[in-house]
Parts: sequence; C-alpha cells; structure tokens
Amino acid sequence: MTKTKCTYDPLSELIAYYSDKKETIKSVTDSDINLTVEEKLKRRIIDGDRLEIDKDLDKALKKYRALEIINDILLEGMKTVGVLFASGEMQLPFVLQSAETMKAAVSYLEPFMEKVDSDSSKGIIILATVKGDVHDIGKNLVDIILTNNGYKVINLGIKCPLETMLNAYSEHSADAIGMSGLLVKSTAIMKENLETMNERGMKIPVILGGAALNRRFVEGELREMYNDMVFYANDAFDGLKYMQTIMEYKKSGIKPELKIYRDNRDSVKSSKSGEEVKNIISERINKEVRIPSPPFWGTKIVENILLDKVYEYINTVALFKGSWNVYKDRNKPDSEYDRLINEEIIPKFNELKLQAKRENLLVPKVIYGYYPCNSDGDDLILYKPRNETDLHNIRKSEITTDNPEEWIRFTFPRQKKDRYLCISDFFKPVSSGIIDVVSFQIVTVGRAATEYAQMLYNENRYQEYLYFHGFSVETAEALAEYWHKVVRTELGIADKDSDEIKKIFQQGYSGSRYSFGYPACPSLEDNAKLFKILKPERIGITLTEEFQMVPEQSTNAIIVHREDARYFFT
Ligand code: B1M
Repeated sequence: MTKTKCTYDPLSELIAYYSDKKETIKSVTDSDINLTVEEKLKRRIIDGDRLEIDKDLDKALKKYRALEIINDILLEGMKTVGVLFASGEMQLPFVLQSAETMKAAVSYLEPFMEKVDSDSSKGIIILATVKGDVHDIGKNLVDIILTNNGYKVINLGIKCPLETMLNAYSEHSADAIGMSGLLVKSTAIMKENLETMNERGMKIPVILGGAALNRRFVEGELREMYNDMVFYANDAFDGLKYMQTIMEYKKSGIKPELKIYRDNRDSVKSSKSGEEVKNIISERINKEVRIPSPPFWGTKIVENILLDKVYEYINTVALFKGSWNVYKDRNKPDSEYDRLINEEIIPKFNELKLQAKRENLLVPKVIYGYYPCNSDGDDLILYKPRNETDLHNIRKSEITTDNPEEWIRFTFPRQKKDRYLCISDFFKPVSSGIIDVVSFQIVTVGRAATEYAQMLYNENRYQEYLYFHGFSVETAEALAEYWHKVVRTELGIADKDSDEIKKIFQQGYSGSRYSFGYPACPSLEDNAKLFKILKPERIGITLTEEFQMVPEQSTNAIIVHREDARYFFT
C-alpha cells in the first residue's frame, strides 16, 4: 500500500502567512494543541490547511475506518465551509482551498479503503457543458464542490451531446444529470434535451446552471414541461443543495413539492405610433456628425504588445468580484474587506502579473481594421473596391465614393421601445452619399493561457485555477479595452476620453465597442462575417462550428465612432 505524502506547498505557505482573514475560523496552531484529532481535521478542512495533514489522518486511522473519517469528520468540515460561503463569511478562493485540502486528504485515505468503501459515494451525477458550448470553468467549479462533498461526478467536459450524457447515466447508474452552459443558445439546447428525454419516456432528475438561464425559465417553463424534477442552480452550492434533495427523494421515495414559477410579465409593447418612431429614428440618422478619417483601410496585425500596458486596463472590480467572487460581507466592517483585498487579493493579482510575464503565459495579439460603410435601414453595409475580392492591402486612395461595391452586410436588431435604437443608425445612410467608417477588432492573450489553466485544474490546484483563469480572461478583456483606446486615438476622437480608468470602463469616451453576442448585436453567427473581414486565423484564432472563438481568452467587437453610440438592450 503506498501512502500519498503531503509535501510543503509554497502557495499555501504564502496564503497562510497573509491569512488572518478568518477570524472566526483560525488555523491549527500551538494553542489548538488540546483539540481532539477529529476537531483538528475538521478545522484543517475549514481553513484549507493541508500541510502535514497526513500526520493527523494517521492518528485518526488508529480510531476510525478511512470512510468514517471522510464521511463523519472531513465532510462535516466541508458542510461548515458551505454554511460559511452561503452566509458570505467565506470567499470562493478559500472555499477552493478547503476543497483542495479535502481532495488531498481523500487521496491519502484512498489506499486504506476497501473496494466497497471507495464506491460508496453519496450519489452520482453526470455533469457536462451542453452541445455547442465551450464554457468550462463554471461546470468545473461544480465538479470540485460536489466531489469534495462526497458525490461522485462523471465530468464529460464541454460540447457534450445528450446521447453521451444518457449513455454515461446508464453506464454509471447515476442519480442525476447536471447540464451547464453560458450561451443563450445553450438554454434552447437544454430545453431540447429535456424534450427528447420526455419523448423517450425517461425520468431523470436534472440540474441546470449557467449565466443565460434564470429561475423563471427553468423552474417555470421547463419544470412545467419536463417529466421529472428539474432545478435551477445559481451557483455550485445550489448544485450541491439540489443533489441532496434528489438523494433524499431517492432514499425516502417522497417526492419534494416543487413550485412552478409563473411568468406574469407583459410582453414588450411599443408605446409610440409608427410615425413617432420613424421621426425618432430619422432624427438620429440625419444628425450632423463629423466622419473621422481612418489611418488605413483593411486590416493590421499587431504583436509584441507589452503586457504591462495591457495590465493598466484590467478592470479589478470585474476580476475580484466577477471572476474571483470576492465580495464584501454586509455584516462585517469595511475594514475587514479592505484588509482581505490589500493583503491577499492584490498581492495575488501582482504575483500573477509577474508570473504571466516571466513564463509567457499570456501573449497578447490583436487584429483590427477600418472599413468604408453605410447603413441601409437596420443593415450595415461594408464596401470593397469594385472588382476586388475583398478589402485587404488596398491603399486608402483606392476607395472613393465612385467605386465602392457592397462586400458584407450585417443586420442588427432594433429596440422595440425606449429610443428604438439599432447599431446601424449610428452610420451615415446610403442615401447621404457620404461614406462612413467602421472599425472591427479581435484580440487574444493566446493558447498558452487555456493550456495552463487546464493543467492547474487537472492537477487539482483549484484555487490557482480560479485565480489564473479569471486573471487570463480579464486580461483578454483589458486588451480589448486598450485596443479600443488605440482605435479612438487613430480616428482622432480620443479627446473625449476620461483620464480616469474607472470611467473608461463605464464608457467614458466617444462611441462604443459592441461585442457580438451582447444585447445590441446578439447574433453569435455574425462572428463568421467578422472572420471573413479580419481573417484572424493569421494570429491563431479560429471559430468553432458554434461560432465561438478558440483560444477561449479572446474577444471581438464592432467599434462605432459616433459620440452618442452607447450600450443598449434590444
Ligand atoms: Co463572455 N459572454 N464572451 N467573456 N462572458 C458571456 C458568457 C455572456 C452571457 C455575457 C452577456 O451577454 N451578458 C455572453 C454570451 C451570450 C450569448 O450566448 N449570446 C458572452 C459573450 C457574447 C462573449 C463573446 C462572444 C463576446 C465577443 O467577443 N463577441 C466572447 C466569446 C469568447 C470566445 O468565443 N472565446 C466572450 C468573451 C469573454 C471573455 C474572454 C472576455 C471572458 C471569459 C469567457 C470565459 O469564461 N471563457 C468573458 C466573461 C468573463 C463573461 C461573463 C461576464 C462571465 C463568465 C464567467 O466566467 N463566469 C459572462 C456573463 C455572465 O456569466 N454573467 C459572459 C464565471 C463562472 C464560474 O460562472 O459559468 O456561470 P458560470 O458557473 C457558475 C453558475 O452558473 C453555476 O455554478 C457555477 C459556479 O458558481 N453553474 C452550475 C454553472 N453550470 C452549472 C451546472 C450545475 C449547477 C450549477 O449542474 C449541477
């Protein structure tokens, strides 16, 4: 029997050094010497303190079977972690540190378990990101939390067809299926999956999670049509809660009463007459606007971008709160949150910035360009010179009002209320006889970032995985913000830029950077047209069949120069 030795871990040491974050849950120290081994182990899980945990596990093994240690001691610790997370007292990075400790302890105990013991999970779930969707991290966090709370998770990865999930469900005699997805389209795929399961008369409890879903859709519309239980999990701990509900039902045979959410909202109706709407739009279209002169037509590739420059544009609120889930606890003084940010989160951020540079983990590249265009109703038309196949490598003088020929056409949706906005309105119409300019960009921080994040996950370095993944995607977003600034400068419209970076993040500048897939231009299919325009394969970016970019840490945009172009919902 081989024992897994828990060795010195510099990251945990560093975190421990800074960590006076959990006043209510201190680490195992000399003053805890009187704690029983059960209490010590539980405390270690809560604190995410796995250094030499094997010594305490060895002691416990003298009294208990390995499985008893897991179920009665370690999982009790994870339960407390869940409670602390739910009450806002514990932040996600530290939950992951606890999960890492749990994983290390279970790996150490595994060789001591009987075959029957090692199969005795609390329940089995098949987990996957649905067909057409490449988003990984949300599903992986769910896997980490469920696995380290005693469930067996069969993680089928991304872009997973229903058939694969159903086969795995039978093969593993699973208890539930968990489907994840961030795309709007994924919500339709999930619905389709449930319909297929209905048609086949299948009865399988399902948990759904991901950004484009909401409780009303899942526990209203889907719950009403689906033959078995379906739950909406807002986060990983919700997933855990519903797995518990499902397992209780399986044991007791008493089906929980599940409420159907009803949607009482009115559908959006226009409050204005057709004539009024026409006038609003025409006023906008005919507004006097100076058309900037672009430095070139066509595309340009930019490499060798300094990471330090890009770092200046990282939105730390989006990183710390959005990606790392570090929030202020309303019941605690601000000073405590400030200390956490200053003593742990910012040092982590600075460390990642240095590491990414040192190890070439982020390699920023941009492809962008300027294109002659006009609007035509809700459409935007891009031109190329007559008799040319596209608009690459042409001299600026080659485009004149006499020779343009339609090349590519986008159709954008229009608001059904408010200001009846449509992106096309921000460009000169064909009828004006004046050629306007539109810019496009695609940015990436490269493939190494995806690979490094995957490696951290595979090695069960959960906390580092969360930190690095969030940092890499927010750096991609920062690069997009930085390059938008370059475009404004090249177009000569940067004079309206705010000096404060915070205001830049709130569109403190002239014009807008609209990303395909966001509300003003929601069609991800338009990415295919964008790829025809910019040909980003030249900087290593490809498009999946489902119109998502690879590498993951990439983002694109259509850039509108007009001052009054702001974000809006359609
Ligand atoms: Co973008 N993005 N993004 N993006 N991005 C979304 C996904 C979007 C919903 C934003 C929006 O419209 N408001 C939108 C998709 C909408 C659509 O389908 N049309 C979108 C878009 C459009 C895009 C681009 C296409 C924009 C563009 O460039 N044109 C582009 C595509 C990139 C590509 O193709 N490679 C893009 C780019 C990016 C960045 C690179 C800048 C960055 C990283 C993307 C990434 O993660 N790979 C990014 C980010 C950060 C986001 C948001 C803001 C956050 C995503 C995230 O990382 N969340 C996102 C909007 C949002 O989510 N609010 C958005 C953190 C993650 C841990 O949460 O996966 O939700 P999540 O998982 C949670 C829960 O949902 C739950 O538990 C998890 C853990 O708590 N859960 C489950 C999930 N699955 C579960 C299963 C269960 C239980 C619980 O079963 C048991």
